[in-house]
This record gives sequence, structure tokens and C-alpha cells, in this order.
Amino acid sequence: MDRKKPWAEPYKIKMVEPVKMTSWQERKQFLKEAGYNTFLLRSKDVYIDLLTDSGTSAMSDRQWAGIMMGDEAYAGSENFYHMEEAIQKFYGYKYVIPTHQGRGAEHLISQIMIPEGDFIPGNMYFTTTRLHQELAGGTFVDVIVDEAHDSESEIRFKGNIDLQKLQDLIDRVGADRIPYVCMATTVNMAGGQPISLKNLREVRELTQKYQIPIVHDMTRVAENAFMIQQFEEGYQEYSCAEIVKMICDLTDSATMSSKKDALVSIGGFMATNDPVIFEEARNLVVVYEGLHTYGGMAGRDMEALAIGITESVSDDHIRARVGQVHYFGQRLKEAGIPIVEPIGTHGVFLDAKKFLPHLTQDQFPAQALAAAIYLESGVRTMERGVVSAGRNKETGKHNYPRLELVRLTIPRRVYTQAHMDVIAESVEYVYANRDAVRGLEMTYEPKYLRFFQARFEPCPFVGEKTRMKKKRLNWRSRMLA
Ligand code: P61
Repeated sequence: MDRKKPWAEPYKIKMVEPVKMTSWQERKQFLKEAGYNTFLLRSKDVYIDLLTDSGTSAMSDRQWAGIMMGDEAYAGSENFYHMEEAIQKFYGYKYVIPTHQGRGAEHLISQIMIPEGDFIPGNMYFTTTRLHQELAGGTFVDVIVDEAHDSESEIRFKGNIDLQKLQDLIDRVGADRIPYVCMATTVNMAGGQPISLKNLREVRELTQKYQIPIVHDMTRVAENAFMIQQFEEGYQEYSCAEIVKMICDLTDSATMSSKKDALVSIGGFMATNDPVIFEEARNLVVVYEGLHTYGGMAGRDMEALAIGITESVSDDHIRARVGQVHYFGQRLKEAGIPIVEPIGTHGVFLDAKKFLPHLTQDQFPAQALAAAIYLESGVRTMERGVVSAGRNKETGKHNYPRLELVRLTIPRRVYTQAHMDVIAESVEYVYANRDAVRGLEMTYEPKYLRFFQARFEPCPFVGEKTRMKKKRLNWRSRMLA
């Protein structure tokens, strides 16, 4: 992958959706109206949408055919059983509870498993996952390897758990106050970094000693399996589907946002091998999501998911999916753009601290960079830095993550290589003119998951560093002025 091995899409295009380029003046206005937050832009004003790979995949003709086979019965929909069979077959979990999307599953598992005051170790936080843990009264503890917080460290399995950190937590708070270890396959906030099977086995060994179960955030498990197949010694002869199964077999329960790996627009599920947890979830799901045979999903969506799961673990599919992300990342790397390395699986992450060294983290560099990229090119990206990290639940102060990133997330089966080239050129242009990008200040901050709806305004030019930059303002007068 790193050597740009050739890859091609294992499909041909049957239907297209036009995209529209806007003018710079229009985008300036749209950005202002959106409070410099790319989540608040209207999608019709976006040229290439790299906000997320969540729910944005192109479905196959088979999935669309499945949509027509929707059994919209309130109870016992045939499509539920197809979905359940696919989950049992490819992921191996015994019991399945459908939810409207990933956070619905996170809500259920957190409410069921976390007693007030407990600690939940995990391989880096994810926004919704941590919030549900906190709302249930728990405290998230980051036990990912240190290298995950360093955008330059090129170790291959940066999503791994540091066993010593996990052991230290067990020693400090006691195993009975750790309801489970949360282990994500490909760690989103670290730049889409995989875990190794070796590490998962070691975590399994340690947690079994203390009878602590593992809850698997399997949102992008097939992408992780592909990285194991490519880079972990001993797995080259296994199919992606086999590796996915090996990963799941080493865990006890799972939460899944089907909107990513599994190639559907909406849906998720909770799965478990524990009959007691299943019983509780089957009861709780009717309160928050819907009956246990639809959990907030339409019958047609469950059918598309059953088919999507099958397609998602195919070697041809996953090679092209990750191949495209790596092609794009490699282009940026060769242009000298500071990105998180190694290149992850669902997108390329820009290191905003290095991209915009003239901004302090209080000026929200990743937010400012995402706004600047949209303004310049119509490409929509996402902040993954101090805004996303939110506030410390005890002190109320900003969490300042070491990683201050802009995520360029690649939807599956949607854009072409030519799109990747155009985006790379746009980022290169912004990089060449990076001095012009001004910081932002937050003018509105919602209580929960603030990054979704927060609003910003460009900072006035203050401070030594920024004043110096002001002199060189020509392109800058166009940027966020
Ligand atoms: C994303 F800005 N991810 O990456 P739900 N676990 C993991 C996810 O990646 C994930 C969920 C659980 C999104 C959507 C999103 O801060 C944000 O189906 C590893 O979205 O409920 C979702 O799954 C939750 C974007 C979510 C965000 C939260 O774009």
C-alpha cells in the first residue's frame, strides 16, 4: 500500500449524481452563515464532500434491490432475520439488537454495563462513545499507546492498547470498578489507525485474568482486518472476512455504526455473546429505539445492511477502498503536507498544528483550516481537534488534545481518482498560502458534542505572530477576511 501498488475499483458506475462548484464569493457568504462550522453548511453548497464516511457510501445494485424487498411489518420483519444471520455469520456474535445508528447501541451498552463511578479504559476516546459513558456515570480512561498521539510516529498498529497503562488502571481502581474495556477497530480520532491481532490477544489475556469483558467498537472492523492482512506477520494468507471473524471472536460484545464499513445510509446494532446483557438490551431497546426486531431501522434498511455486510468484507472491495485513501494520502505526503502517518483507512488527516504554526490551539487551528479549505475549493472536511475534544467533565476547561487534525474522510465507492487529485491540489494551494489563514473564536457553544453546532468568527488580528503575518496579506484578504 505504501508503495502505491496499483488498485482499481471492483465495480463500474451505473448511476451518477451531479455535483456543483460554487464561486469563491458565494462560499465566503455560506461559510459566514454557517458560523465557520462545516457541519452547518448545506450540502448543496459543497463541491466534494469529505465531511464523513458515515452514511455516505454508494450502495450496490444488490443493496438497492434489497431496499425493494423491505418488509415493513412492525414486528418480526423478515429483513431483521436476514440482518441477524449476516451478523452471526460474518461477525460471529450470538445475539443482535438493532439500533437506529451507532450511538443508539452505545447508549444501550453504557446504560446496561456502567455503574455510576466506574472507569472505562479504551483505545482513545470517540466523541459519542465517551459521552454515553459519561452520561451513564462512568469516566473514560485513555489507554492507547503513546505513539497514537504523535502524528509523526510511523508505527504500524497505532490503535493498540498499552498493556501497562491498562494494568496500572486495574491496580489503581480495582478490576471490579472496570465494567469493560472498550476496544475500537481502527481508531477514528487517531487518524484511522488499526489494532493488531497480537495486541488484541494480549488484552484478552490480561482482561480474562480479571474477568473484565471486552466491548468492541466494530464500526470499521473490515478496514482494520485489511491492515492486519497487509502488515501483521502471519496473516497474509487469510481473507479479510476470516480476519474480521478472528477479531470479533476475541471480544464479548460489540457496538456498530453500520453507516461506515457496512455500506448503508443509516443503521447500527449492539451484539453480544452474553445472554444476560442481551436480555437487558432487548428490554431497554423498546424504550429508546423501537421493537427489538427493528430498533429504529426500516425493514428495507435492514435488508440493505444484510447485503452491505457481505460486500464489506470482500477482499476486492476493501483493497480498493483503502487503496484509494492511500493513493490520496500519498499524494499529499509527496507534496510535503503535514499529515498523520501512517495513512489510515477511512481518510487522510491533516496536522493542523504543523499546517498553521502561527495559530495557538485556543484559536482552533483545525476548525480554521477546515473553513479555509472549504472557502478555497468547495471541499468540505471536518475538525478533529480541541473543538471535538470538548471540555473536561470535572474542571469545565477545554480538553487540549495533542492531535489537532482536519479529517478528509473518503466516502466508500463515491468519488474517483480524479476527485482525489483535485482535492490534493486544493489542499496544496491552501498550504502554499497558509500564512493567510486566521484563527477563530467560538461565539456559540452547545452543551453536548459542541463541534456539531458550535459557531465561530474569525479572530481579530492580535498577538505578535499574527501581526507579522498581516503584512503579507494579499491572498489572505480573500481568506476569512
Ligand atoms: C464519523 F463528528 N462516526 O466518523 P453513529 N464509533 C465510531 C464512529 O466513527 C462513530 C460512532 C461510533 C462518525 C459520525 C460522527 O463526533 C462525531 O452511527 C468509531 O454516528 O451514531 C461515528 O456512530 C457513532 C461524526 C459521529 C462526528 C460523531 O463521521
